[in-house]
Amino acid sequence: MSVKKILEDVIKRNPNEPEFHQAVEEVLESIAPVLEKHPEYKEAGIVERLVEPERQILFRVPWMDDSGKVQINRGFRVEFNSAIGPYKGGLRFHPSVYIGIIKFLGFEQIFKNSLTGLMMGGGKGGSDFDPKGKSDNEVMKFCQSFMTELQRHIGPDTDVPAGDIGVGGREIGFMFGQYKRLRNEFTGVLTGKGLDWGGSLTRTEATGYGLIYFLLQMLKDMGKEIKGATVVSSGSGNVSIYAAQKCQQLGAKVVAMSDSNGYIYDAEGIDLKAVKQLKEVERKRLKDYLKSRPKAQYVEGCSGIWNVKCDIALPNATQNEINKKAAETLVENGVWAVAEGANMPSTPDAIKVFLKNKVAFGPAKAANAGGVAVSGLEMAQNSQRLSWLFEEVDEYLDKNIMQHIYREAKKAAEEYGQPGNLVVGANIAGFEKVARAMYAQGLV
Ligand code: NDP
Ligand code: 2IT
Repeated sequence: MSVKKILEDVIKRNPNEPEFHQAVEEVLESIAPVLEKHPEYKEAGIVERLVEPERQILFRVPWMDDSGKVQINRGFRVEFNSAIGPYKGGLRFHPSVYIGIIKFLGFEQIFKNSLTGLMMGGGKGGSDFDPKGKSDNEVMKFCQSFMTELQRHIGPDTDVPAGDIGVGGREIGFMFGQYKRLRNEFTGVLTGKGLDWGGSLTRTEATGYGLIYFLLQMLKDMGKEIKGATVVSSGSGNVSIYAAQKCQQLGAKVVAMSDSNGYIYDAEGIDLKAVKQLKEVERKRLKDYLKSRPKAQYVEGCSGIWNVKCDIALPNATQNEINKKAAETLVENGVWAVAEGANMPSTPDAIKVFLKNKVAFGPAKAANAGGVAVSGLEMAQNSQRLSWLFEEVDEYLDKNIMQHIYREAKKAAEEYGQPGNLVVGANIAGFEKVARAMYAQGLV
């Protein structure tokens, strides 16, 4: 079947899932030349199988809120592809979650995990539960109910969930406790665990730090330096905070960050200690940043952040946060590089604007793979019953993971006649390994 026909079928078979269609379309466009080179993949229906999840689990999550009222949410886990390892990928708790979001994220995860070079298949899960404004007790009740069902489907050699939007250390703790209680086993079934109970050093920092290690490779090839650069990092969650931290360590100035309500602009450079206190400890809105930094500005509406002039833009919040117009504004304001910490944060026409204008562009599945890569290292440490040092993991993340991914994506782009196009390069490099594994394993 032609790539075009496969995409038409995907759209027909998965109606009303625009994010999933978008993710599939980008990958299929990139890998079309690989299929021309490998007619055996066409014969074996590799792509037709790749776009259909191996298993999709949908379940009811009943829990009781603090006022004694029964609440019902929907739980999801999509086990997309296990050709190169157990299903691996985060859980997202956000009211916008539905099956189309989980499928787009699970599909992306297949190629991202492949790029890390580690043995991890692709999966993703989550719920339409909104942790915002809930008490710790309510979050615990929800997590316990969610895990009561999910535990039947996962395991350290089967499917290993982790965090994503709305799921951090607190949620992983509650879910791990419930898993252990129900299964009576202490295993590395989740990653992003606390450091006292099997978590890996650097996992908290990994996505953000990894993003900047990847960006450094992009800048090196352009002959630019991060030192002295002005950076905008959207979001103010796990990815954005640690990306901004690494930028500051390397001498860049981060001037703007956001949450879903609005963005802050601090011309003197964002005070990350204040952001961490607000977001990680007090779980408050970014608007309150002005209380400790009265000279900064707060602007209502998160999309305005892309009007802030910068050299480097890091979309670190959510999907489709940079549209064509935002991309054009960034280009007009002289942006040199865009590296995606969030999953699919740029729309297809925004990516076109960047590539056309020779802005260095680091696509999500390559640039943000550091988080899941250190999750893979957490799994390795759990299997060994050992913990590695912070410096060991951090160096492995930089040299063995992010620099390796950059080289592989760059090489694949050159091999297929599109030098510098890391979108195509990352898709092809991620696909090739999974395709070889699926082919070798027969029709399953
Ligand atoms: P967090 O929940 O820690 O933070 C998310 C941030 O993005 C918050 O500031 C949040 O604002 C903002 N945000 C969420 N949804 C929206 C929205 N619809 N519009 C505007 N802003 C929004 O999540 P992470 O930092 O972990 O995740 C951020 C992105 O990075 C996601 O795309 C995720 O898939 C991706 N990612 C995460 C990895 C990880 O290891 N955590 C690994 C690789 C990618 P508010 O507080 O107002 O909701
Ligand atoms: O999108 C992602 O790669 C993540 N949310 C991290 C997944 C993981 O298993 O650590």
